[in-house]
Amino acid sequence: MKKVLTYGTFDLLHLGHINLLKRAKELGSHLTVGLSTDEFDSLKHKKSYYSFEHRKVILEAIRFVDLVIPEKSWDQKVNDVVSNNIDIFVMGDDWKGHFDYLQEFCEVIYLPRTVGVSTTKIKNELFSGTNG
Ligand code: C2G
Repeated sequence: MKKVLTYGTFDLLHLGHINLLKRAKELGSHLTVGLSTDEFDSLKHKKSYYSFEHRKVILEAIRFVDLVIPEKSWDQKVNDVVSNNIDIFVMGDDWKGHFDYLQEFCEVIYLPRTVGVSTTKIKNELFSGTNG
């Protein structure tokens, strides 16, 4: 049973998030998602529309997702990989190279991002009254 791990904010859930979660789950049989807390979001200079609790309920409803844990700091990944017996760490390729240090503990895979969709784009288009 290959265990997969990924992280993110997953605000205003969209096709790019679903594609990532779907492909991550296809790499194994159990997918854990480290969901950024509201406090950690601010460290990433992000302000989610939905609270951590709200985003957690949404993620837990996705059939590809088996477990959601809080992502509180940049430094928790090694411990999360080891303590959850993770075999494969997955992130979108906008993060390519950033987490190669985890290769000492598990396989690291960067998957192509879904082009043309992002939470920022959604917010900007809703704010300006345009949509793609
Ligand atoms: N993603 C994607 N395609 C998009 C948008 C996002 O594949 N069009 C992927 C991202 O690459 C990431 C995941 O979906 O792997 C979640 O995206 P975000 O919620 O934006 O996560 P991010 O802020 O990048 O957080 O410690 C890692 C960070 O918490 C990652």
